[in-house]
This record gives sequence, C-alpha cells and structure tokens, in this order.
Amino acid sequence: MMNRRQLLGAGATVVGAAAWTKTSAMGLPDAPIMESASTQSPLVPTSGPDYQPVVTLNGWTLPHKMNNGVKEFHLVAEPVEREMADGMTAYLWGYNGQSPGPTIEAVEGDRVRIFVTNKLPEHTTIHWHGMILPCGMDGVAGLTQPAIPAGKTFVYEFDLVKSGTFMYHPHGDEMVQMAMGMMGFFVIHPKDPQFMRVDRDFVFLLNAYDIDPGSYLPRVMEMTDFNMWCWNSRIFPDIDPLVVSRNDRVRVRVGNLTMTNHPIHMHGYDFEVTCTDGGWVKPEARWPEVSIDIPVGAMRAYEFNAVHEGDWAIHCHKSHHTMNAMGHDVPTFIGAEKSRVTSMIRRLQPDYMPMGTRGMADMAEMSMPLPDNTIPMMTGWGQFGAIEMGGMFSVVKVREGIASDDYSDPGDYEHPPGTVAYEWTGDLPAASSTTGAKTQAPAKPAPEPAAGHGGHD
Ligand SMILES: [Cu+2]
Repeated sequence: MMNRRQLLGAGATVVGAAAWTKTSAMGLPDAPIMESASTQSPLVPTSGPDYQPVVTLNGWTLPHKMNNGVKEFHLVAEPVEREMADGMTAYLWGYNGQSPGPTIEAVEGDRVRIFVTNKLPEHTTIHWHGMILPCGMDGVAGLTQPAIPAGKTFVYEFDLVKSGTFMYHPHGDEMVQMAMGMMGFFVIHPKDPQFMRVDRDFVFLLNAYDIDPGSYLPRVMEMTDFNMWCWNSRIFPDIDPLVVSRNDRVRVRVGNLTMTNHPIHMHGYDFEVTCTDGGWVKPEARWPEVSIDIPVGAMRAYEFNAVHEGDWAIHCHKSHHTMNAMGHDVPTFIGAEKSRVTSMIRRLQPDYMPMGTRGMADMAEMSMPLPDNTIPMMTGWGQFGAIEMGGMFSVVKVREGIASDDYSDPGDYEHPPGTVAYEWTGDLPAASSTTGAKTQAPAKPAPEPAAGHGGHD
C-alpha cells in the first residue's frame, strides 16, 4: 500500500538522501513512493466535494496535502525499476517509484500546486495534456519555461477550470523521456458529484517499449517495431483484471502515448464513448461501439452498464499487440514438411524443435528455455486451457454481488450449466429444464400445430 517513507531508504536509483533532506527542510510536501506494481485501492476523498475515485490498473493515485485552500502534490521524476510481468523487469524513467507515474485526481474548481523534483540525469518538464491553463504553466521546455535542471524542483500552479480526463508527460527531450516511460493520468472530477457519476472508473495508459529479450533498458531510438505493448507498463498475463459488480455503471478511460493507434475491443457489451481529452461527449452525440480506436496522443473514455456476467476479454485488436517479446523476421512454415531437416538439425542441436508448421499455437504450451528477463510471446492460462495471448490483454470480470470497494480477482467465471461451447459428438444433449440450457443448443422443434395462424382467433 501507500508508502510514505522518505527517500532516505529508497535505494540507489535516486540522486541521494542528502538532496531530499535539504529540499524537505525547504517546506516541500512529502513525495510518497510506490513500490508495488499491483493495482492499489482507489483514494477516496476525505475532504471537499465528493467524487467516485478512479482505479488505476496496476497503478495508484498520488495523495495530496491542503495548504491554505490549495491542493499540493509532489511529483519526483526519477529512474525506476518497473516489474512489467512476473519474470520481466524494465529499467525505466518514471515518477515516485513507478512508471507510469501516479494518477493525479482533483476536482473542477480546485487550485493545484504541483512540485516537480527532477532526479533524472538530464533536464525535464511536465506538460499537462489537454488542460486549460495559463500558457506559462503548459510545460514546453524553451517555449513556455526553462527546462527543470537535474536536481532542481519547479512549481506548477493553476486553477482546474474544467472536469475531464487528461494526461501528463515531459515536453523536453520528449522522444527519449516518453520512450523511457514518463507519463501519467490527470483526472479532474466534476464539481457536481452526480454529473457523469459511475460506480467503477478504471484508467490506464497505452505504452510501448522495445526491450530485447535478456536486456532491461528500452531502445529509445526505435520508431515502429516495438516488442512490449503495455497497459501502464504491464503486459499480459500480469495486467490486473477489471473487477466489476453486476449492474454497476462502469467507465474505462484509456490514454494513448505510444506512436501508433490501438483499437481497444471489449467482449460481451456494446458501449458509448462519453469523454475524450477534449471534454465530455453530449448524450445526443454518442454512438454505439464494441471497439474504440484510441488515436496517438489522445484519450477515450467509454461507459457501459455491467448487466452481463462473465469473464470478458478486453484487448487491443491489433493482433501483434497481444503478443509479448516478438521477433518479426520469422519465415512462415505453415504446411512445410520439416521432418527431414529436423533430424538433420538435431544432429547438431539435440533440443531443436520445429516450430510453425501447423501454426504457432504450440508455442503457448511448450516451455522452451528463455533468456533471463523476458516472458513467452504467447502465454496465460484460463480454466479451459492456454489463452495464447500477451501484451495488451486483460479480462473484465463481471460478477453478482461484489462489494463496492472490492477490486480483488474473483477467480474464474462459473458458467451456468449448458452455456459453454461444446464438442459435437453426434447427438444434441437432452433438453434441460434449466434456463441456461435454452442458449446451449436448440431442442428439436416441436411439431407444427395443425391450427392455422391467421391472427383472428
Ligand atoms: Cu494496439
């Protein structure tokens, strides 16, 4: 959970304890640090207007302090070690111990003061993407402010004049710093607690890295051929599920700070886009979707009523983005006859396994030795077998009767009897009296009644 201990014990990745002690004596608010990569409980407001706090997937919300009516936050830009999945850690740059940085939440009408301490080896800034603020607070190095030198703290202070969903990221050496993972969400809740109120409100950022298997550092010069497609710098199977109680009103806010678009597809529902980083979408301007393309440098929020129980897949619909550590220079062997060449190769390399002659699904089930610090391209297990996914994939778990503050994984969905696709063995199952069986397979139609159906009886 929240770790408010001082940087004194935070390890060698920061500039040093002395620098912290000195700035602390200068009256800076605490800079909380997060050490866990798992989803933290939402930060329920304890003062000011009520709102439904967001849940940051595999992330957390930055606590603030009130100072004479101003909400004060303290972001620390610094090198971090981010666990992207069990068995895979990346050396990234981020904020307050993690990458992405913590979600900042505040309320329309608030005045915020955000201290930004730079513990990177080079200068930085923060740009508040989509927010309406004085030009000098916009965070563009050289254009609206001098860059924040390494070791210095700058202050951003402005009024939050509109509610909505925004992002923050550097605007100095932006290519390197965003490729290293410097980004976060900034959610401004409406002043009216009933406006656009939902029961569950999830946020995550799309990001991408190119990290060679066996290495830890992203190749920051890569422009297109990334191999780690992430939500909040996590990859399947270690992106936490989106846990929802049946009949909840649910919002999912997705920001894209990669260099390509991502059509986010959720199974089991249709839904509507209700917010962009430009603001709320009026009800009469919405249309139904089942996939939402999230453009580069943009945010889309969609909402649905969680009436359908189940384990519903949610993923990017670019099929290479639901893979981990993937090489693209692999020939296609589907249909090739490799038995002769396999025996020849095995004389030199006894462990050689021919791959791809029947498709690639074998990859998900066989366990080959991997280099350190990487995870298989296709992986993950469900109650019925290998899921064969990776990267940008998770599960929306809708269950009856989940407590409003419970986001813990409820386990596998228990399908009602007769509602799971089944193998045809030549006979339809006997008709059952359970309602679930109605959706399984149509029973043999009853004989047509002889009576006509003129509609005038
Ligand atoms: Cu994608």
